Amino acid sequence: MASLFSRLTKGLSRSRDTLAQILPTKSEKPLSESEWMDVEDGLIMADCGADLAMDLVAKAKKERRDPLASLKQVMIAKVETHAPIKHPDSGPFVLLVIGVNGTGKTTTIGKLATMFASEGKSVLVGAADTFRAAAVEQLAVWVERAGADMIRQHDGADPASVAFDTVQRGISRCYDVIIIDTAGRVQTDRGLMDELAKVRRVITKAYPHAPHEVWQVVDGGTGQNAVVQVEKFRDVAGTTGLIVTKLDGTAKGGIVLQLADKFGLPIRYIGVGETLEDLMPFDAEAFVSSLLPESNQDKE
Ligand SMILES: Nc1nc2c(ncn2[C@@H]2O[C@H](COP(=O)(O)OP(=O)(O)OP(=O)(O)O)[C@@H](O)[C@H]2O)c(=O)[nH]1
Ligand SMILES: [Mg+2]
Repeated sequence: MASLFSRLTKGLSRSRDTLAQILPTKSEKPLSESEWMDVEDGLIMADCGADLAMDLVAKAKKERRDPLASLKQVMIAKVETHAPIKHPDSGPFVLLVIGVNGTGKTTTIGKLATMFASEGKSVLVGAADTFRAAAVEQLAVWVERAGADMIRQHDGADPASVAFDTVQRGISRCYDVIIIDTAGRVQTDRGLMDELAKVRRVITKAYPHAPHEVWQVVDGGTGQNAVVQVEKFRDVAGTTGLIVTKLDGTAKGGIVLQLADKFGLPIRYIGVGETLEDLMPFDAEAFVSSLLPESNQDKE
């Protein structure tokens, strides 16, 4: 875990350095109006978006603590997750994974399968991205490494049929966890949305109350575009949570706060690398601490 955390802090170092130049880490003195404006700019540069940056600064200003500690507190409040993950009373937990192509869905499913398997759970994965033949092969490699099982059909098969099949078999063979991978791209945007809605419908047909969770995978490096993506998928697929990937790279991090704030969706996990171990449960305090410069209080 320590090394995962250091990948995150390294990934977010650009934003942290920008903010460190603006925020006094030693002073307990209130900031001037123009200094707060600089903080706001720093937050915008860190991908928080103008509205949220303004809101954070307005709230932090009201606190009577030192500026950095105040900002940290209001940022944590924005991303803290209160909703527990929904689990079935009995039978397998069904998770549908969605998102634009290339965001990291398949890789993240490999990571999640590895995590569940390490907890002693049996995992069945459905290869419902039948749009690209290579997608199924890539998933098969991850699933095998994770020690999980996979349901697949022929290339170009109906994704909804694969999902239905997977859930039915998952129930009859008493798996603990069922994860459905989906395509990020079909011929048209509309086609993708119709396909996802259908996949969702047939899962519920095979197993009432499922999917228990629908997690959208978002690439942390895409900036504002991530907001558009979540908005687009939300109603069609009934998104219940988010996974933000590639936070080990050039992502600025603020997008995580923006998504949580804008959509009120819990951030469940974050991706910090390309291997099966590079997944962290989202921890609001740890995340915000990586985004902000270290304060004197932290060092004590
Ligand atoms: N650095 C880094 N790379 C990641 C992370 N997650 C995924 N990737 C990389 O992102 C690329 C795309 O990942 P996929 O899992 O294939 O993405 P996908 O969403 O399944 O894409 P489609 O199947 O095309 O829709 C791969 O090269 C992954 O190795 C992460 O957390 N960090
Ligand atoms: Mg994929």
